[in-house]
Amino acid sequence: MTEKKVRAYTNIALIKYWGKRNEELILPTSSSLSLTLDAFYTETSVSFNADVDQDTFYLNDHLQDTAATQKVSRFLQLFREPAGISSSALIKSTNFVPTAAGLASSASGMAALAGAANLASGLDLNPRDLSLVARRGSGSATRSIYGGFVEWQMGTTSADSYAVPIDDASWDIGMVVVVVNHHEKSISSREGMKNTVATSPFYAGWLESTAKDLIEIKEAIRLQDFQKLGEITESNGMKMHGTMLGANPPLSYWEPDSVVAMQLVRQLRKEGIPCYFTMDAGPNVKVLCRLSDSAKIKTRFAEVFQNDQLIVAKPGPGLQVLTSN
Ligand code: 2P0
Repeated sequence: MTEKKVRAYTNIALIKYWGKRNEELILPTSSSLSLTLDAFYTETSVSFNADVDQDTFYLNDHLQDTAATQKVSRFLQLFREPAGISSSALIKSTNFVPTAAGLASSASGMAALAGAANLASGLDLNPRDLSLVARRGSGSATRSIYGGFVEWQMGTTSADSYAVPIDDASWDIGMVVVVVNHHEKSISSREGMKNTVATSPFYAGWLESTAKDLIEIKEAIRLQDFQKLGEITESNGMKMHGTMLGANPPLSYWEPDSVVAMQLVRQLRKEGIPCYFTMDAGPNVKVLCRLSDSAKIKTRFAEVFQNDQLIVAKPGPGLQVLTSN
């Protein structure tokens, strides 16, 4: 039987999403901008015609428990309802992340699920509408519909909060991912951002500042100004983490080795290699660099970290439909 799978690549935000104005619809408090990466992706197939009497979800060949399956089921309703489908679904998903990377993200997972459900339901949504629906699964998934630099526009309602492609990033852009720790984080992004919005006195400043950063980074991308791109990326990420530190209880995802990695990035810059770091809701450090410098940067990091903690990524593409027999 021919099975159609959809592959979605993960993305790393350069201008961060950290807060919702509507929890249920996953409407963000600010717009964000990311780089899709080729090194980490998820492949998913959905079948509404399978011989299953309830939704059945396999992740990496393992049957998933009720909680994980319900999350997927709820999301699939966003396709079943408009398509008039009442049957149960068989969902098979595989995360492709280098061993021990610990970067299996909800971005590629939910984007691949959205793409596969779009095919299986026959809804045939265009990429913009698909990004809008992917958003309901996970905010960062909104951006994984497209490749390169992507903006998730916060919008004014649920109907206009979707992603738009900005630039394919094919101008010597790369990222070195430094895996500091691959264990699951103890405080989820969902919980962490909610608490930050509710309690951090810095939050108003974050919103004001990130809106400005977004305008400036888009200009830097337009001009292909790498230094500016990197400076804004590093600054925006640090501001997000500063906002979290102001939450009650304070929230910090950093580990000692995260700081070691950041210091090395600063050192490399001093030596004339342009590179800039960003961090998300975990201790891993992502180093934005020239793709042509990535091997050199990896070699320097390998003096401090193990080789399997270092992954070089290129800009990745948008959703891909794969056909296999
Ligand atoms: C981002 N992060 O822009 C930010 C920066 C983490 C730090 O989006 O609640 O899994 O499913 O919308 O998308 C991670 O949060 O959260 C995230 P939900 P999500 O990439």
